[in-house]
Amino acid sequence: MRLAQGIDKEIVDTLLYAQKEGKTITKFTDQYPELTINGAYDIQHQLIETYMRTGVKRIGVKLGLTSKAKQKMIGINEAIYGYLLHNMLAYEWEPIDGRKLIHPKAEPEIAFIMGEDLQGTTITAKDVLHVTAYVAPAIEIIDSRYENFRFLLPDVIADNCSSSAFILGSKWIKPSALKIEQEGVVMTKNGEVQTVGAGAAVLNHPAEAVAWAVNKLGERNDGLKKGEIVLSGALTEAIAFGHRDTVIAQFSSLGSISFHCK
Ligand code: OOG
Repeated sequence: MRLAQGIDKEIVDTLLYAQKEGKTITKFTDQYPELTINGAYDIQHQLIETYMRTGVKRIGVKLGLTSKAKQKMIGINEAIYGYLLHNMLAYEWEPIDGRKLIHPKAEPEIAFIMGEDLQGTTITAKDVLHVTAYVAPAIEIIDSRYENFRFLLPDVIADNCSSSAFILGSKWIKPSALKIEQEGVVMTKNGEVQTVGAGAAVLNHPAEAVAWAVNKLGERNDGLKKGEIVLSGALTEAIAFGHRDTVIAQFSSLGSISFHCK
């Protein structure tokens, strides 16, 4: 069943408001249980196009719900994807302004930096690795616009998969120079260990997750462009942070990356 005419636009406008103002909203599936996953991606695409019309640039793609454990927990067997925009890029040396965020969480990820365009519907992890110029450590900050971070799959897809900000580490290395699936990470908050994980938590190999996203984009005649960044999914569960917290993700080969929330 499709949403009635005009409702897509109303949802896009509500999401734009919530994302810009850092305000919570009620999840759309309460009012529109007929909202499908495909319909949610249509809304997400309209949302991104609206940003782009105002000069915001797309700089990559992100994956979510890539861990089998998380998928099982919420009873799904598919990952989700969203877009990275230039104004989401945050820097290690510049504190994150917590006042603009609702209920932020941080998660350690491995970023892929594309050396060539990649588009198709039968792309494999091997194809992804072939055109990846570098992998780098990253921390993604997610901040669902829904009350209490509670949503159904169509809601979170429409909300660009809770994307808020991300920090990219400075150690970029060729993907052939490390075993990405064996890359380990320990994430601390104010010096205390919060989560521990490894690359293999992301669909057994983060390049598998990137291939999945490329194939999904391919169904919509979209793909990855040379120079784009892909956040391949969280290596551990996300941890909540707030005012005055410092979060550090220490990777086994990719070095460490951190941020402070003011
Ligand atoms: C959805 C996005 C989660 C990941 O890597 O799993 C995500 C959410 O939990 O809000 O980015």
